Amino acid sequence: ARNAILKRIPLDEAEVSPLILDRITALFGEPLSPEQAVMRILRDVRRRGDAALQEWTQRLDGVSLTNFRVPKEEIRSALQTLSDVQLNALRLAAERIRRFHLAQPLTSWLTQSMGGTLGQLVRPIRRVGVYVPAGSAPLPSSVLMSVIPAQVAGVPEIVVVAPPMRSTGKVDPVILAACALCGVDEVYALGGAQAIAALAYGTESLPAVDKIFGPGNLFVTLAKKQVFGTVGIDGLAGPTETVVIADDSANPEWVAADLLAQAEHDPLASAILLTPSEPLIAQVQEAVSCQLQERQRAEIIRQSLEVRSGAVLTADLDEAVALANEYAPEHLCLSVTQPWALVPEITAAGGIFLGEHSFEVLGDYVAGPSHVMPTCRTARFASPLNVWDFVHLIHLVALDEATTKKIAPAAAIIAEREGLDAHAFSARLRC
Ligand code: HSO
Ligand code: ZN
Repeated sequence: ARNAILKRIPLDEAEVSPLILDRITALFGEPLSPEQAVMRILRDVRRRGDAALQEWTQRLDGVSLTNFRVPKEEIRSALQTLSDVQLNALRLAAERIRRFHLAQPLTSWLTQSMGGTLGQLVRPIRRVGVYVPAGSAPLPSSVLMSVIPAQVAGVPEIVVVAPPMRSTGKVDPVILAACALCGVDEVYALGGAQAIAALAYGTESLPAVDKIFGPGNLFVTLAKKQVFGTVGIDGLAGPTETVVIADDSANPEWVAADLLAQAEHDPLASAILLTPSEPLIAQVQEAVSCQLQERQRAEIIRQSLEVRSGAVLTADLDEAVALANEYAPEHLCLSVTQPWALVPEITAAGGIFLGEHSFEVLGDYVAGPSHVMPTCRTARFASPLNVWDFVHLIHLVALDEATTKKIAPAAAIIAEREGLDAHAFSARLRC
């Protein structure tokens, strides 16, 4: 059981259902891999701009649009679709997210300690695109979680793209309301690989961006992978993951609720319990079956519990931590009496949630850190979305003459060893 849980189904295998492949064949008139299908869409948008966008939006989203830009008035008036309590909740979330990201230092520095001046400049990326998926539920929280760190980093141009709804041909008003709340006024009704193509290459109506953020379906993810290099990307997001490490002290009802919460995102989401307590496993399992009956998205939860979730009985908490490190989950929740004692041992996780009062749903909405976190084991090397993702560095070299004279001979010697004679000449001139 342990190995089955810890061994992930590779995403590209898991997600490419025969249904998707059939759809691709129908669209392109020949069997193509999803990668090839995405490449065709990207190439078409790159060549034909808006005309290609219109065609793909028609074919894939079933919506006929001639103008993708959402009017500013429509964005502003979407706020009226929120009740006062909803608006206040989003405001509280926005305020905490902003404060958290303001605490992340973005420091330029200069040093005079190496002869003359050396240093680094932090520069916000000029123009970024945030993809907001429509998926099985529109997530206004995801707008806040990407846009606010970008604003705190000082990005001057923030573009949001979101797929048009089949029913109305418009972006979901709740997404627009979140944009309005953050002060974003450049929004386009575009989804899928064609949206990523437009952001990366630019079209007549959508000027290209420098970096693309946000999760999406398989096609969006493959498109981001393919445009990387032309533009930056934040990472490649997979379905959400939660590992809960718990001991006897954990409240089984709460553990079960936290697992079910993340399982409801996606049939491929994973919700895993690691515990040395056999009784707790039994209690959590019972609570899960009980709560499941009440949940609206029970079908999705059931699937995700079957495919990529489960409970593992570990020898002790140390072993639970070792397994979690191996798994490198997006979220790691510590429902144990001494959560801080485990922290020094944790090497890979998007976010750590300490104690039962710091449950993950708070992290999804209102705690402060961005809920965009590394998935699919990328937490071994990647970080949660943060202000540094929205800036880049420029290094400064301003040496004085004495230092130049001292170090130029070494440059010349290395250049000669590299057989780069013009480099050596340039250096020797200054020696
Ligand atoms: N748990 C998701 C984020 C989210 N949850 C948005 C609810 N809305 C991925 O971290
Ligand atoms: Zn969530």
